[in-house]
Amino acid sequence: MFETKRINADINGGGVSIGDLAIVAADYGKQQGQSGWNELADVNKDGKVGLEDLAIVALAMFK
Ligand SMILES: [Ca+2]
Repeated sequence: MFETKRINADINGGGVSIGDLAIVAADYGKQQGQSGWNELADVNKDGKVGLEDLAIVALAMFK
């Protein structure tokens, strides 16, 4: 499913937590090149912040 080894869901450091999820949620719907683009919120590095990124962080929280 996800290549979790190459993905860093710990955006703000200190372990994956609700804070990381909040960062992704705040940038949800943004695309690469847009103003306010946060590369770190694009966890799966596909050029946009979407449901997949939220899911990756949410799943990583419960590992
Ligand atoms: Ca993404």
